[in-house]
Amino acid sequence: MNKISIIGAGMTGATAAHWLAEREFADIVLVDVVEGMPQGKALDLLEAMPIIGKDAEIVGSNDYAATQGSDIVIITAGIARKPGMSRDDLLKTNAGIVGSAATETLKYSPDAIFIVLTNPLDTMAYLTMKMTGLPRERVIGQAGILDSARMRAFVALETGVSVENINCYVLGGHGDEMVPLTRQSNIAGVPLRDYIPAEKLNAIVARTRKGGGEIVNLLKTGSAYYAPAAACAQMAEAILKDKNLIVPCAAYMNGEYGLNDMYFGVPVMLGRSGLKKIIEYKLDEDEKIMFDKSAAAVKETHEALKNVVTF
Ligand code: TXD
Repeated sequence: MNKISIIGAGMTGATAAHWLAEREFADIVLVDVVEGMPQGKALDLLEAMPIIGKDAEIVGSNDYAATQGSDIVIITAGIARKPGMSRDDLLKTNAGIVGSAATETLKYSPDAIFIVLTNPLDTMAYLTMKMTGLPRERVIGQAGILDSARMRAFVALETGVSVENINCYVLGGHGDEMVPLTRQSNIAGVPLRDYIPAEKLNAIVARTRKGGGEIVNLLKTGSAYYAPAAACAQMAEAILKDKNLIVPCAAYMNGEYGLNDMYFGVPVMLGRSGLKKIIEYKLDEDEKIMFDKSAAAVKETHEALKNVVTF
């Protein structure tokens, strides 16, 4: 059985464990700093397995030694911004948490592929790669599957067509400047722009950009976790089954799309070795402008990181 360790057993981490265990993709280890909590959630989930007839082993721990020999490490550990906390303070705190989660797990799982979720996502993925010294193939950030799924869900609501027929591609940084590509998005091969009137499509794009905030506003405390965790599980499946699945993920840019030394959301082929390939779309002028704007926002956070961490 494959083994997946999830660092941070909060809402996203525990829900990712749920999606993964339900599909019997791997044995799972949940690690958190809070004593008893990862053990309790793991035991509860383990006790659900006989009911759904799945044989995944699930354990919780406060000790990284439990992660030994993982095929995949998913990092969701971090704190949310508290009142009065500056963005730089949050960046510094989460960089400390993610940096140690990455280096500690690497000690026990030298061959693992890392999937990063903690926000600010692109920058935490960048930090994980720099701190571990791993090649970009083995450190991938999750954002684009979620952002694209939100757009697909909104298109399905608007048209009544099955989500399975709806293909949307949201690239760029994981923030308000994300880049929903309406030209490439389609319903069963019919361009979205031909299917949905412009003003409705614009509204869908706007709602997608603010998708995370919409849920935060409704929940009042905490942020989305079902869809982010499902996105994580899809990435893990693609890797473990060597599917060569092309999905939008945050990847380290080495000249692709004219970008260098940064993480950015682009279509990535995922397989057993992690990132196998980055697919480059031919962008038109308008798309290029959106890409550059989004890249500038991500770069800014990368630069802020360099002021609070040395690697
Ligand atoms: O698409 C995406 N990338 C995202 C990102 C979608 C959803 C959530 N996204 C981000 O993931 C979110 O902005 C946060 O930065 C993380 C985790 O979100 P979640 O909603 O799961 O937060 P929780 O419930 O607060 O869980 C975080 C857990 C919590 O249990 C802490 O005790 C734990 O992280 N934590 C740690 N675990 C291990 N080690 C250390 N040092 C540690 N510090 C805190």
